[in-house]
Amino acid sequence: ASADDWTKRSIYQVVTDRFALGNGSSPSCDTSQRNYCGGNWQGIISHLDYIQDMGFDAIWISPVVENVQGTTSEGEAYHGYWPQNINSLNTNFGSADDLKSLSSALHDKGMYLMVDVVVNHLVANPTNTSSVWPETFDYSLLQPFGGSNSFHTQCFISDYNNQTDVEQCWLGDSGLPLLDLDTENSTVVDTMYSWIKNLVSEYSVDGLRVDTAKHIRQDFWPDFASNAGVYTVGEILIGNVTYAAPYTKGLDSVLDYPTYYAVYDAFTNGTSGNMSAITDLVTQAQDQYNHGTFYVGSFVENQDNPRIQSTVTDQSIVKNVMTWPFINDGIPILYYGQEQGYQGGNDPANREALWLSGFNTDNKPLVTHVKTLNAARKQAISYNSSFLTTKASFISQSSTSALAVSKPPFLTLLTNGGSSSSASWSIPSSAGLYSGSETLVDVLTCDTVTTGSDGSLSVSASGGLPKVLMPAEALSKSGSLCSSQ
Ligand code: ABC
Ligand code: CA
Repeated sequence: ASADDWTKRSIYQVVTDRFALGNGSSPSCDTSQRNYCGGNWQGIISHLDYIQDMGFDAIWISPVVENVQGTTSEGEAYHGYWPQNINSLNTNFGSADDLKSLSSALHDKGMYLMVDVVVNHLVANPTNTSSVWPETFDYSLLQPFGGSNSFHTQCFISDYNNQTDVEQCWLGDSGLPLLDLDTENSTVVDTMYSWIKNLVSEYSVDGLRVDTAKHIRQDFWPDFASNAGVYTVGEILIGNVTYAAPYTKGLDSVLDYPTYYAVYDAFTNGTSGNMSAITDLVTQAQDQYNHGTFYVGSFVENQDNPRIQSTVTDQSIVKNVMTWPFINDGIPILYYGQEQGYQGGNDPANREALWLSGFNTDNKPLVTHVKTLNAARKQAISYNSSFLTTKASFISQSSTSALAVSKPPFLTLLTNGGSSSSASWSIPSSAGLYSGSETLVDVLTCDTVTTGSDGSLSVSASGGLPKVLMPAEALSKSGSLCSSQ
Protein backbone atom coordinates (compact mmCIF):
# COMPACT_ATOMS: atom_id res chain seq x y z
CA ALA A 1 0.00 0.00 0.00
CA SER A 2 1.19 3.53 -0.75
CA ALA A 3 1.74 6.44 1.62
CA ASP A 4 -1.57 7.92 0.44
CA ASP A 5 -3.36 4.67 1.25
CA TRP A 6 -1.85 4.73 4.74
CA THR A 7 -2.96 8.30 5.48
CA LYS A 8 -6.56 7.09 5.78
CA ARG A 9 -5.56 4.50 8.40
CA SER A 10 -4.68 4.40 12.03
CA ILE A 11 -2.10 2.03 13.44
CA TYR A 12 -2.01 -0.09 16.61
CA GLN A 13 1.60 -0.91 17.52
CA VAL A 14 2.24 -4.21 19.25
CA VAL A 15 5.37 -5.67 20.76
CA THR A 16 4.70 -9.15 19.40
CA ASP A 17 6.12 -10.96 22.45
CA ARG A 18 3.92 -8.94 24.79
CA PHE A 19 0.52 -8.77 23.12
CA ALA A 20 -1.13 -12.19 23.17
CA LEU A 21 -0.49 -15.94 23.15
CA GLY A 22 -2.03 -18.11 20.49
CA ASN A 23 -3.10 -20.74 23.00
CA GLY A 24 -5.01 -18.18 25.04
CA SER A 25 -2.90 -18.57 28.15
CA SER A 26 -1.81 -15.64 30.33
CA PRO A 27 1.57 -16.39 31.85
CA SER A 28 3.16 -13.90 34.22
CA CYS A 29 5.62 -11.52 32.57
CA ASP A 30 8.21 -9.66 34.60
CA THR A 31 9.42 -6.92 32.26
CA SER A 32 12.60 -6.38 34.29
CA GLN A 33 13.81 -9.88 33.35
CA ARG A 34 14.03 -8.92 29.64
CA ASN A 35 13.00 -12.41 28.60
CA TYR A 36 10.52 -13.80 26.13
CA CYS A 37 7.07 -13.90 27.71
CA GLY A 38 5.38 -15.94 24.98
CA GLY A 39 3.37 -13.61 22.74
CA ASN A 40 3.24 -14.65 19.09
CA TRP A 41 1.62 -14.12 15.70
CA GLN A 42 -1.19 -16.58 16.44
CA GLY A 43 -1.94 -14.53 19.54
CA ILE A 44 -2.34 -11.41 17.43
CA ILE A 45 -4.64 -13.27 15.04
CA SER A 46 -6.85 -14.29 17.97
CA HIS A 47 -7.21 -10.71 19.13
CA LEU A 48 -7.68 -8.77 15.92
CA ASP A 49 -11.25 -8.01 16.97
CA TYR A 50 -9.95 -6.26 20.10
CA ILE A 51 -7.85 -4.01 17.85
CA GLN A 52 -10.43 -3.49 15.14
CA ASP A 53 -13.24 -2.78 17.61
CA MET A 54 -11.28 0.26 18.78
CA GLY A 55 -11.30 1.50 15.20
CA PHE A 56 -7.76 0.64 14.11
CA ASP A 57 -7.29 -0.63 10.58
CA ALA A 58 -3.58 -1.41 10.65
CA ILE A 59 -1.07 -2.99 13.01
CA TRP A 60 2.68 -2.58 13.37
CA ILE A 61 4.45 -5.67 14.65
CA SER A 62 7.97 -6.28 16.02
CA PRO A 63 10.76 -7.31 13.64
CA VAL A 64 10.06 -10.82 12.37
CA VAL A 65 13.45 -12.36 11.54
CA GLU A 66 15.49 -14.80 13.58
CA ASN A 67 17.33 -13.07 16.41
CA VAL A 68 20.30 -13.89 18.60
CA GLN A 69 19.40 -17.06 20.51
CA GLY A 70 19.47 -17.62 24.24
CA THR A 71 20.44 -14.97 26.69
CA THR A 72 22.79 -12.00 26.39
CA SER A 73 24.16 -9.42 28.80
CA GLU A 74 20.90 -7.52 28.16
CA GLY A 75 18.54 -10.46 28.34
CA GLU A 76 16.77 -12.23 25.50
CA ALA A 77 15.86 -10.80 22.09
CA TYR A 78 12.14 -10.72 22.93
CA HIS A 79 11.72 -7.31 21.23
CA GLY A 80 13.09 -8.60 17.91
CA TYR A 81 15.69 -5.87 17.33
CA TRP A 82 18.71 -8.18 17.42
CA PRO A 83 18.58 -9.92 14.01
CA GLN A 84 20.96 -12.79 13.43
CA ASN A 85 19.70 -14.56 10.31
CA ILE A 86 17.57 -12.38 8.09
CA ASN A 87 16.50 -15.32 5.94
CA SER A 88 14.72 -17.17 8.74
CA LEU A 89 11.93 -16.13 11.04
CA ASN A 90 11.92 -15.76 14.79
CA THR A 91 10.43 -19.09 15.82
CA ASN A 92 9.41 -17.64 19.18
CA PHE A 93 6.79 -15.71 17.25
CA GLY A 94 5.71 -18.59 15.03
CA SER A 95 6.27 -20.20 11.65
CA ALA A 96 6.19 -18.80 8.14
CA ASP A 97 2.65 -20.14 7.86
CA ASP A 98 1.67 -18.29 11.04
CA LEU A 99 3.00 -15.01 9.67
CA LYS A 100 1.18 -15.58 6.39
CA SER A 101 -1.97 -16.39 8.34
CA LEU A 102 -1.62 -13.13 10.26
CA SER A 103 -1.21 -11.21 7.03
CA SER A 104 -4.25 -12.82 5.44
CA ALA A 105 -6.36 -12.53 8.61
CA LEU A 106 -5.63 -8.81 8.59
CA HIS A 107 -6.43 -8.45 4.91
CA ASP A 108 -9.68 -10.38 5.34
CA LYS A 109 -10.69 -7.75 7.87
CA GLY A 110 -9.64 -4.87 5.60
CA MET A 111 -6.61 -4.14 7.78
CA TYR A 112 -2.96 -3.48 6.88
CA LEU A 113 0.21 -5.13 8.13
CA MET A 114 3.24 -2.98 8.96
CA VAL A 115 6.43 -4.88 9.75
CA ASP A 116 9.35 -3.39 11.64
CA VAL A 117 12.63 -4.00 9.83
CA VAL A 118 16.22 -3.73 10.99
CA VAL A 119 18.85 -3.11 8.32
CA ASN A 120 21.57 -1.38 10.31
CA HIS A 121 22.98 -4.27 12.29
CA LEU A 122 23.07 -7.94 13.11
CA VAL A 123 23.77 -9.37 16.54
CA ALA A 124 25.81 -12.26 17.90
CA ASN A 125 26.95 -12.81 21.45
CA PRO A 126 30.66 -12.10 21.78
CA THR A 127 32.32 -15.53 21.95
CA ASN A 128 35.32 -14.33 23.85
CA THR A 129 35.26 -10.87 25.34
CA SER A 130 39.02 -10.82 25.84
CA SER A 131 39.79 -11.34 22.16
CA VAL A 132 40.24 -8.48 19.74
CA TRP A 133 37.85 -7.65 16.91
CA PRO A 134 37.24 -9.22 14.42
CA GLU A 135 37.95 -12.48 16.28
CA THR A 136 35.26 -11.69 18.84
CA PHE A 137 32.34 -13.24 16.92
CA ASP A 138 31.26 -16.41 15.21
CA TYR A 139 30.40 -14.88 11.85
CA SER A 140 28.86 -18.07 10.53
CA LEU A 141 25.86 -17.21 12.69
CA LEU A 142 25.32 -13.90 10.92
CA GLN A 143 23.40 -14.91 7.82
CA PRO A 144 23.59 -14.42 4.91
CA PHE A 145 26.71 -12.31 5.51
CA GLY A 146 29.02 -14.76 7.22
CA GLY A 147 32.25 -12.75 7.49
CA SER A 148 33.75 -9.73 9.20
CA ASN A 149 34.20 -7.95 5.86
CA SER A 150 30.44 -7.36 5.67
CA PHE A 151 30.66 -5.14 8.75
CA HIS A 152 32.14 -1.81 9.59
CA THR A 153 35.29 -1.96 11.70
CA GLN A 154 34.32 -2.16 15.35
CA CYS A 155 33.95 1.17 17.15
CA PHE A 156 31.08 2.28 19.36
CA ILE A 157 29.18 5.45 18.58
CA SER A 158 30.66 8.06 20.87
CA ASP A 159 29.77 11.34 19.23
CA TYR A 160 26.18 11.80 18.05
CA ASN A 161 27.22 15.12 16.48
CA ASN A 162 29.54 13.31 14.10
CA GLN A 163 27.34 11.75 11.40
CA THR A 164 30.09 9.41 10.15
CA ASP A 165 30.31 8.05 13.68
CA VAL A 166 26.52 7.64 13.81
CA GLU A 167 26.50 5.78 10.49
CA GLN A 168 29.64 3.66 10.65
CA CYS A 169 30.27 2.98 14.31
CA TRP A 170 28.21 0.50 16.28
CA LEU A 171 25.21 0.74 18.58
CA GLY A 172 25.29 -1.26 21.80
CA ASP A 173 28.36 -1.77 23.93
CA SER A 174 31.06 -4.37 24.52
CA GLY A 175 28.61 -6.50 26.51
CA LEU A 176 26.22 -6.72 23.57
CA PRO A 177 27.54 -5.05 20.43
CA LEU A 178 25.19 -4.50 17.49
CA LEU A 179 27.47 -5.39 14.57
CA ASP A 180 27.15 -2.54 12.13
CA LEU A 181 26.60 -3.70 8.55
CA ASP A 182 28.87 -2.20 5.93
CA THR A 183 26.13 -0.46 4.00
CA GLU A 184 28.77 1.12 1.77
CA ASN A 185 29.63 -2.36 0.47
CA SER A 186 27.66 -3.12 -2.71
CA THR A 187 27.23 -6.82 -1.93
CA VAL A 188 25.73 -5.98 1.45
CA VAL A 189 23.55 -3.31 -0.14
CA ASP A 190 22.26 -5.63 -2.87
CA THR A 191 21.57 -8.34 -0.31
CA MET A 192 19.46 -5.95 1.73
CA TYR A 193 17.56 -4.64 -1.28
CA SER A 194 16.63 -8.10 -2.49
CA TRP A 195 15.85 -9.22 1.05
CA ILE A 196 13.30 -6.45 1.57
CA LYS A 197 11.70 -7.02 -1.80
CA ASN A 198 11.29 -10.67 -0.99
CA LEU A 199 10.03 -10.10 2.56
CA VAL A 200 7.32 -7.71 1.40
CA SER A 201 6.09 -10.04 -1.33
CA GLU A 202 6.42 -13.30 0.62
CA TYR A 203 4.28 -12.08 3.51
CA SER A 204 2.12 -9.52 1.66
CA VAL A 205 3.36 -6.71 3.83
CA ASP A 206 1.62 -3.34 3.40
CA GLY A 207 4.12 -1.01 5.04
CA LEU A 208 7.44 -0.87 6.86
CA ARG A 209 8.69 0.82 10.00
CA VAL A 210 12.39 1.24 9.31
CA ASP A 211 14.51 0.89 12.44
CA THR A 212 17.67 2.96 13.09
CA ALA A 213 17.29 4.84 9.79
CA LYS A 214 19.65 7.63 10.83
CA HIS A 215 22.44 5.07 11.29
CA ILE A 216 22.69 4.41 7.55
CA ARG A 217 23.77 6.92 4.91
CA GLN A 218 20.81 8.81 3.46
CA ASP A 219 21.42 7.74 -0.12
CA PHE A 220 20.97 4.08 0.85
CA TRP A 221 17.24 4.66 1.38
CA PRO A 222 15.69 5.61 -1.99
CA ASP A 223 16.53 2.24 -3.59
CA PHE A 224 15.59 0.41 -0.42
CA ALA A 225 12.20 2.09 -0.51
CA SER A 226 11.66 1.34 -4.18
CA ASN A 227 12.55 -2.32 -3.66
CA ALA A 228 10.08 -2.40 -0.78
CA GLY A 229 7.41 -0.82 -2.96
CA VAL A 230 5.18 -0.01 0.02
CA TYR A 231 4.88 2.83 2.54
CA THR A 232 8.09 3.29 4.53
CA VAL A 233 8.33 5.29 7.75
CA GLY A 234 11.78 5.72 9.22
CA GLU A 235 12.83 5.90 12.84
CA ILE A 236 15.01 9.02 13.12
CA LEU A 237 15.31 9.30 16.90
CA ILE A 238 15.97 13.01 17.27
CA GLY A 239 14.21 16.10 18.56
CA ASN A 240 15.35 18.17 15.60
CA VAL A 241 13.24 18.73 12.47
CA THR A 242 16.12 19.92 10.30
CA TYR A 243 18.08 16.76 11.04
CA ALA A 244 15.10 14.51 10.27
CA ALA A 245 13.91 16.33 7.15
CA PRO A 246 16.28 14.87 4.50
CA TYR A 247 15.18 11.32 5.37
CA THR A 248 11.66 12.19 4.19
CA LYS A 249 13.04 12.19 0.65
CA GLY A 250 14.49 8.67 0.58
CA LEU A 251 11.74 7.15 2.70
CA ASP A 252 8.08 8.19 2.52
CA SER A 253 8.36 9.81 5.92
CA VAL A 254 9.58 9.56 9.48
CA LEU A 255 8.15 8.88 12.89
CA ASP A 256 7.34 12.34 14.18
CA TYR A 257 9.89 12.40 17.02
CA PRO A 258 10.42 16.17 17.17
CA THR A 259 6.72 16.78 17.76
CA TYR A 260 6.57 13.84 20.17
CA TYR A 261 9.13 15.49 22.43
CA ALA A 262 7.29 18.81 22.31
CA VAL A 263 3.95 17.14 23.12
CA TYR A 264 5.44 15.03 25.90
CA ASP A 265 7.06 18.05 27.52
CA ALA A 266 4.02 20.29 27.09
CA PHE A 267 1.70 17.87 28.89
CA THR A 268 3.90 16.35 31.58
CA ASN A 269 5.09 19.53 33.29
CA GLY A 270 1.81 20.89 34.59
CA THR A 271 0.90 24.36 33.45
CA SER A 272 4.55 25.26 32.98
CA GLY A 273 4.63 22.87 30.01
CA ASN A 274 5.36 24.79 26.86
CA MET A 275 2.33 24.47 24.57
CA SER A 276 3.65 26.90 21.99
CA ALA A 277 6.62 24.59 21.34
CA ILE A 278 4.10 22.22 19.74
CA THR A 279 3.04 24.94 17.32
CA ASP A 280 6.68 25.69 16.51
CA LEU A 281 7.71 22.10 15.90
CA VAL A 282 4.70 21.21 13.78
CA THR A 283 5.13 24.34 11.69
CA GLN A 284 8.81 23.53 11.12
CA ALA A 285 7.96 19.98 10.12
CA GLN A 286 5.20 21.14 7.77
CA ASP A 287 7.71 23.47 6.11
CA GLN A 288 10.73 21.18 5.97
CA TYR A 289 9.52 17.62 5.42
CA ASN A 290 8.90 16.30 1.96
CA HIS A 291 5.07 15.97 1.75
CA GLY A 292 4.88 18.14 4.86
CA THR A 293 3.56 16.21 7.81
CA PHE A 294 0.93 14.25 5.91
CA TYR A 295 2.90 11.00 5.89
CA VAL A 296 4.55 11.15 9.32
CA GLY A 297 3.84 8.54 11.95
CA SER A 298 2.27 10.45 14.85
CA PHE A 299 2.64 8.90 18.29
CA VAL A 300 2.84 9.71 21.98
CA GLU A 301 4.20 6.39 23.28
CA ASN A 302 6.40 3.61 21.95
CA GLN A 303 8.75 0.81 23.04
CA ASP A 304 11.71 3.12 23.60
CA ASN A 305 10.18 5.80 25.79
CA PRO A 306 8.46 5.91 29.17
CA ARG A 307 4.69 5.72 29.01
CA ILE A 308 2.82 8.96 29.60
CA GLN A 309 1.29 7.56 32.79
CA SER A 310 4.71 6.81 34.24
CA THR A 311 5.00 10.59 34.55
CA VAL A 312 1.44 11.93 34.76
CA THR A 313 -1.67 10.05 35.81
CA ASP A 314 -4.20 12.88 35.80
CA GLN A 315 -6.77 11.36 33.44
CA SER A 316 -7.67 14.68 31.87
CA ILE A 317 -4.08 15.24 30.88
CA VAL A 318 -3.77 11.68 29.64
CA LYS A 319 -6.83 12.20 27.44
CA ASN A 320 -5.41 15.45 26.06
CA VAL A 321 -2.14 13.78 25.11
CA MET A 322 -3.85 10.75 23.61
CA THR A 323 -5.99 13.01 21.43
CA TRP A 324 -2.99 14.55 19.69
CA PRO A 325 -2.10 11.84 17.11
CA PHE A 326 -5.68 11.65 15.87
CA ILE A 327 -6.30 15.34 15.16
CA ASN A 328 -3.07 16.50 13.51
CA ASP A 329 -1.71 15.85 10.02
CA GLY A 330 0.07 12.53 10.48
CA ILE A 331 -0.96 8.88 10.57
CA PRO A 332 -2.04 8.07 14.14
CA ILE A 333 -0.16 5.33 15.98
CA LEU A 334 -1.25 3.99 19.35
CA TYR A 335 1.25 1.91 21.33
CA TYR A 336 -0.48 -1.17 22.74
CA GLY A 337 -1.42 -0.88 26.41
CA GLN A 338 -1.98 2.85 26.46
CA GLU A 339 -5.70 2.15 26.10
CA GLN A 340 -5.50 -0.04 29.21
CA GLY A 341 -3.83 2.69 31.25
CA TYR A 342 -0.42 1.04 31.42
CA GLN A 343 2.16 3.02 33.34
CA GLY A 344 5.55 1.43 32.62
CA GLY A 345 8.57 3.72 32.67
CA ASN A 346 11.77 3.44 30.65
CA ASP A 347 12.70 0.36 28.61
CA PRO A 348 12.21 -2.43 29.67
CA ALA A 349 9.33 -1.44 32.01
CA ASN A 350 7.24 -0.01 29.16
CA ARG A 351 6.80 -3.41 27.52
CA GLU A 352 4.16 -4.93 29.76
CA ALA A 353 2.14 -7.98 28.74
CA LEU A 354 -1.23 -6.92 27.41
CA TRP A 355 -2.83 -10.25 28.24
CA LEU A 356 -2.60 -9.33 31.92
CA SER A 357 -5.37 -6.80 31.22
CA GLY A 358 -7.61 -9.66 30.10
CA PHE A 359 -8.28 -7.59 26.95
CA ASN A 360 -11.07 -6.10 28.97
CA THR A 361 -12.77 -3.12 27.37
CA ASP A 362 -15.66 -2.64 29.81
CA ASN A 363 -15.38 0.42 32.02
CA LYS A 364 -12.15 1.42 30.35
CA PRO A 365 -12.50 5.15 29.67
CA LEU A 366 -9.33 5.27 27.59
CA VAL A 367 -10.60 2.50 25.33
CA THR A 368 -13.75 4.54 24.79
CA HIS A 369 -11.65 7.63 24.18
CA VAL A 370 -9.57 5.94 21.48
CA LYS A 371 -12.63 4.43 19.88
CA THR A 372 -14.27 7.85 19.63
CA LEU A 373 -11.12 9.44 18.23
CA ASN A 374 -10.81 6.79 15.53
CA ALA A 375 -14.48 7.17 14.63
CA ALA A 376 -14.18 10.96 14.54
CA ARG A 377 -11.15 10.82 12.25
CA LYS A 378 -12.98 8.44 9.91
CA GLN A 379 -15.93 10.80 9.87
CA ALA A 380 -13.67 13.80 9.20
CA ILE A 381 -12.10 11.97 6.25
CA SER A 382 -15.44 11.08 4.74
CA TYR A 383 -17.04 14.49 5.37
CA ASN A 384 -14.19 16.64 4.05
CA SER A 385 -12.48 15.23 0.98
CA SER A 386 -9.56 17.59 1.61
CA PHE A 387 -9.14 16.69 5.29
CA LEU A 388 -6.04 14.59 4.64
CA THR A 389 -4.38 17.23 2.47
CA THR A 390 -5.21 20.29 4.58
CA LYS A 391 -2.45 21.35 6.96
CA ALA A 392 -3.30 21.63 10.64
CA SER A 393 -3.10 25.24 11.78
CA PHE A 394 -2.93 26.80 15.21
CA ILE A 395 -5.05 29.62 16.56
CA SER A 396 -3.05 31.51 19.12
CA GLN A 397 -4.51 31.64 22.61
CA SER A 398 -4.00 34.10 25.43
CA SER A 399 -3.69 31.31 28.00
CA THR A 400 -0.33 29.52 27.88
CA SER A 401 -2.11 26.32 28.99
CA ALA A 402 -4.41 26.27 25.99
CA LEU A 403 -3.86 25.04 22.47
CA ALA A 404 -6.35 25.32 19.60
CA VAL A 405 -5.73 23.25 16.48
CA SER A 406 -7.81 23.59 13.34
CA LYS A 407 -7.96 20.86 10.72
CA PRO A 408 -11.45 21.12 9.25
CA PRO A 409 -13.87 19.70 10.15
CA PHE A 410 -11.95 19.37 13.43
CA LEU A 411 -11.32 22.16 15.85
CA THR A 412 -9.44 20.61 18.75
CA LEU A 413 -9.06 22.39 22.07
CA LEU A 414 -6.38 21.06 24.37
CA THR A 415 -5.16 22.10 27.80
CA ASN A 416 -2.38 20.96 30.11
CA GLY A 417 -4.17 22.30 33.21
CA GLY A 418 -5.36 18.94 34.50
CA SER A 419 -8.65 17.79 36.01
CA SER A 420 -8.89 20.47 38.70
CA SER A 421 -8.30 23.34 36.30
CA SER A 422 -10.61 25.45 34.26
CA ALA A 423 -9.67 26.46 30.77
CA SER A 424 -10.89 28.80 28.12
CA TRP A 425 -10.24 29.12 24.44
CA SER A 426 -11.30 31.77 22.03
CA ILE A 427 -11.42 31.71 18.27
CA PRO A 428 -11.81 35.12 16.67
CA SER A 429 -14.08 35.61 13.70
CA SER A 430 -10.97 36.62 11.76
CA ALA A 431 -9.87 32.97 11.88
CA GLY A 432 -12.58 32.49 9.27
CA LEU A 433 -13.54 29.03 10.49
CA TYR A 434 -17.26 29.40 11.05
CA SER A 435 -20.32 31.30 10.03
CA GLY A 436 -22.57 32.93 12.62
CA SER A 437 -24.65 30.83 15.02
CA GLU A 438 -23.22 27.52 13.91
CA THR A 439 -23.68 24.50 16.17
CA LEU A 440 -20.55 22.54 16.96
CA VAL A 441 -20.50 19.19 18.72
CA ASP A 442 -17.72 18.03 21.03
CA VAL A 443 -17.57 14.43 19.84
CA LEU A 444 -15.88 13.35 23.08
CA THR A 445 -18.93 14.31 25.17
CA CYS A 446 -21.63 15.08 22.57
CA ASP A 447 -22.09 18.50 24.23
CA THR A 448 -22.72 21.36 21.86
CA VAL A 449 -21.48 24.94 21.62
CA THR A 450 -22.67 27.68 19.32
CA THR A 451 -20.63 30.27 17.50
CA GLY A 452 -21.38 33.95 17.93
CA SER A 453 -23.25 35.92 15.29
CA ASP A 454 -19.91 36.87 13.72
CA GLY A 455 -18.62 33.28 13.68
CA SER A 456 -16.32 33.71 16.64
CA LEU A 457 -16.23 31.13 19.37
CA SER A 458 -15.51 31.19 23.08
CA VAL A 459 -15.43 28.04 25.12
CA SER A 460 -14.74 27.67 28.82
CA ALA A 461 -14.68 24.42 30.68
CA SER A 462 -13.74 22.97 33.99
CA GLY A 463 -12.16 19.58 34.39
CA GLY A 464 -9.31 19.98 31.95
CA LEU A 465 -10.69 17.63 29.34
CA PRO A 466 -9.85 17.98 25.64
CA LYS A 467 -12.54 18.93 23.15
CA VAL A 468 -12.81 17.77 19.57
CA LEU A 469 -15.40 20.00 17.96
CA MET A 470 -17.06 19.19 14.66
CA PRO A 471 -19.88 21.10 12.96
CA ALA A 472 -23.18 19.35 13.72
CA GLU A 473 -23.67 19.18 9.98
CA ALA A 474 -20.50 17.08 9.65
CA LEU A 475 -22.07 14.49 11.92
CA SER A 476 -25.57 14.38 10.58
CA LYS A 477 -24.98 11.42 8.32
CA SER A 478 -22.76 9.55 10.73
CA GLY A 479 -24.11 6.41 12.30
CA SER A 480 -22.19 6.18 15.50
CA LEU A 481 -20.83 9.55 16.63
CA CYS A 482 -23.23 11.50 18.85
CA SER A 483 -26.02 10.02 16.77
CA SER A 484 -28.78 12.12 18.30
CA GLN A 485 -27.30 15.30 16.78
C1 ABC B 1 19.26 -1.79 25.59
C2 ABC B 1 18.80 -1.92 27.01
C3 ABC B 1 18.21 -0.63 27.54
C4 ABC B 1 19.22 0.45 27.42
C5 ABC B 1 19.67 0.54 25.98
C6 ABC B 1 20.73 1.60 25.77
O1 ABC B 1 20.19 -0.74 25.56
O2 ABC B 1 17.79 -2.92 27.02
O3 ABC B 1 17.81 -0.75 28.88
O4 ABC B 1 18.62 1.67 27.81
C7 ABC B 1 16.78 -2.64 21.03
C8 ABC B 1 15.97 -3.00 22.25
C9 ABC B 1 16.45 -2.20 23.46
C10 ABC B 1 17.95 -2.33 23.64
C11 ABC B 1 18.64 -1.93 22.32
C12 ABC B 1 20.15 -2.04 22.36
O5 ABC B 1 18.17 -2.77 21.27
O6 ABC B 1 14.61 -2.68 21.99
O7 ABC B 1 15.79 -2.68 24.61
O8 ABC B 1 18.28 -1.43 24.70
O9 ABC B 1 20.55 -3.37 22.50
C13 ABC B 1 15.67 1.48 17.83
C14 ABC B 1 14.47 0.68 18.34
C15 ABC B 1 14.84 0.05 19.67
C16 ABC B 1 15.91 -1.00 19.41
C17 ABC B 1 16.94 -0.53 18.48
C18 ABC B 1 18.07 -1.42 18.18
C19 ABC B 1 16.84 0.63 17.76
O10 ABC B 1 13.34 1.49 18.37
O11 ABC B 1 13.71 -0.56 20.32
O12 ABC B 1 16.50 -1.29 20.70
O13 ABC B 1 17.68 -2.10 16.99
C20 ABC B 1 19.33 5.18 19.53
C21 ABC B 1 19.03 4.86 18.07
C22 ABC B 1 17.61 4.38 17.87
C23 ABC B 1 17.28 3.21 18.81
C24 ABC B 1 17.52 3.72 20.25
C25 ABC B 1 17.24 2.64 21.29
O14 ABC B 1 18.90 4.12 20.38
O15 ABC B 1 19.28 6.00 17.28
O16 ABC B 1 17.48 3.95 16.53
N1 ABC B 1 15.90 2.71 18.63
C26 ABC B 1 19.82 10.06 21.52
C27 ABC B 1 20.35 9.72 20.15
C28 ABC B 1 19.49 8.61 19.54
C29 ABC B 1 19.49 7.40 20.45
C30 ABC B 1 18.94 7.84 21.81
C31 ABC B 1 18.88 6.69 22.80
O17 ABC B 1 19.75 8.89 22.33
O18 ABC B 1 20.32 10.87 19.32
O19 ABC B 1 20.03 8.24 18.28
O20 ABC B 1 18.66 6.39 19.89
O21 ABC B 1 20.16 6.20 23.01
C32 ABC B 1 16.25 13.94 22.31
C33 ABC B 1 17.44 14.21 21.42
C34 ABC B 1 17.89 12.88 20.83
C35 ABC B 1 18.22 11.89 21.95
C36 ABC B 1 16.98 11.74 22.83
C37 ABC B 1 17.23 10.74 23.97
O22 ABC B 1 16.61 13.01 23.35
O23 ABC B 1 17.06 15.08 20.37
O24 ABC B 1 19.04 13.07 20.03
O25 ABC B 1 18.49 10.61 21.33
O26 ABC B 1 15.84 15.16 22.89
CA1 CA C 1 25.30 1.87 10.50
